Amino acid sequence: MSSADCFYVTTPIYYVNDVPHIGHAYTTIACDAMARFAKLDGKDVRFLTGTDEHGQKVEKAAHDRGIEPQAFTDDLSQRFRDLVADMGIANDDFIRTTEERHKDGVKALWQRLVETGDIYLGGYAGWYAVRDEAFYTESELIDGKAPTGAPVEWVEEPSYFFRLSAWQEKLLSFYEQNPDFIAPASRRNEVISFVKGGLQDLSISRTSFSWGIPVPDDPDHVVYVWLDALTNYMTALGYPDVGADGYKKYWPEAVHIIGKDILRFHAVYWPAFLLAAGLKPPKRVFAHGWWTIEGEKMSKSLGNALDPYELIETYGLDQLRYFMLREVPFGNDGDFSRAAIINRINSDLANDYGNLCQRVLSMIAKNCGAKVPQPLSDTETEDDKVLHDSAEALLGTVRKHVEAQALHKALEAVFDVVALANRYVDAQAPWALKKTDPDRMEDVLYNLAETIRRLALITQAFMPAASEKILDQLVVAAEERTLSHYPSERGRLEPGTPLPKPAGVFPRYVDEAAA
Ligand code: ME8
Repeated sequence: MSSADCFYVTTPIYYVNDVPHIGHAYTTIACDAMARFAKLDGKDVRFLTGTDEHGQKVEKAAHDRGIEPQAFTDDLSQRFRDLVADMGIANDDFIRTTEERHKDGVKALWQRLVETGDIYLGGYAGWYAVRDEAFYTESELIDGKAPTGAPVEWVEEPSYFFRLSAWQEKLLSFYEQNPDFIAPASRRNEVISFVKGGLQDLSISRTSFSWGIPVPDDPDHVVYVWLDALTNYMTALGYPDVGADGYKKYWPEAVHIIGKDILRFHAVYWPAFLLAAGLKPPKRVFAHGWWTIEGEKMSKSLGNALDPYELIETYGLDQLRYFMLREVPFGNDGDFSRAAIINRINSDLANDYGNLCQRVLSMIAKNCGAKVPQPLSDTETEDDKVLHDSAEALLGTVRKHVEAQALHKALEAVFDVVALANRYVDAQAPWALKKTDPDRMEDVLYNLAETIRRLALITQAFMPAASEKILDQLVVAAEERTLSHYPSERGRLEPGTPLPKPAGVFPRYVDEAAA
């Protein structure tokens, strides 16, 4: 397979200073939907997630709890790994920055940047926000705090620097030559204007604590946690062995999905490090928006950080995935409210998609001898054609949107076809045809079953468990569930196949308290 048939998608590696919350789960779920879709679509996919374990913030969190950083990170990294497994995430790898394979790669990149003359020793005197693990200039501070609201402290220490200032023009021309490197477009403009504003050399080592990767040949310094962390995307593919199979295949197709909070690190520093080292930057950095919770910023001090386990327990995993990917245009900020998720569950999933499956499968069970209907008449009505053509076109539309990370648009397109199919049921009224024209009833129910098959093939990427149940109810063979079986000529249901007793897939959510 050439690398063009490959897809490499990554989540940020999460800090292990605390347990995972819904913000982390969101990025991971979005990447999972993209990875699953690409796999179903026949691509050779690598999906990476993991944990960012070095630096002052994690060291401080460990010490605050009276635990050694290694033991602390072992425990918290495992919590992230468990969440990934418990959410059924289809990642291919999970990297920890405390692993040897990673440390070796970071040291190699450092050495390479020394060789190219992009690193020099100096001294840093300025502001640092431990919470952001970021340096700030005096002029960036707002009311004595970082622009993110994080507290800052004054730091003065010997430090190695990366000659970022030398990369301003080269970065700008890189953005120009690669117009899709930063997405969405609003973020790209933001980054370009930041870079045009001028770049200062970047401090890339620290001496005032020790929890990090020692700088090669100068172990009094540890590598700045962001240089360490960003390198994970390559070390997981075998870097520094640039001849490694994984590196050669996947690196050119790398798409980093991140939150907008860490855009500057990914869209400015990271490509600068790579260009300086003579390596290719990733194909794209996509920054999604920020979730608030019931209108408020999610924060530890407010105690409103939502636990993904509680949400899955209350609403269901597929329901949570659907809500997060559909409710907010991917890239925009959004608000997580209980009322909004319940509304999506009851209207889109229970009333629309669920009800379509339920009523069609029940009518088939009752009126077609519990077998895939037998289409008999050879005429295709105008309504049949509209339904067929819309379903036929859907895959291309969804693919286009998923490849542009517009997951919400992909789901909107799916639900347009769900709505069309529901209108078709109402207009054809197969229950009435039973007496007047039973052959036509079989046609209508066949067309609907076939439409549901196709919808479920696509929704596997977004709602894997529910879609599997739908496909099971249509007795679609396991090996016929990839998107190569989407076209009716290849995957169509076999008339006469006995079907199991239908069972609902998307129950209504009844709020006990409200009821
Ligand atoms: O930044 N809304 O790790 P982190 C949406 N270790 N997404 C959210 C969110 C919210 N309210 N809160 C968190 C780091 N996220 C670094 C990354 S990568 C080389 C190093 C998600 O644990 C979002 O993806 O602070 C955000 O970018 C990420 O969690 C930050 O995770």
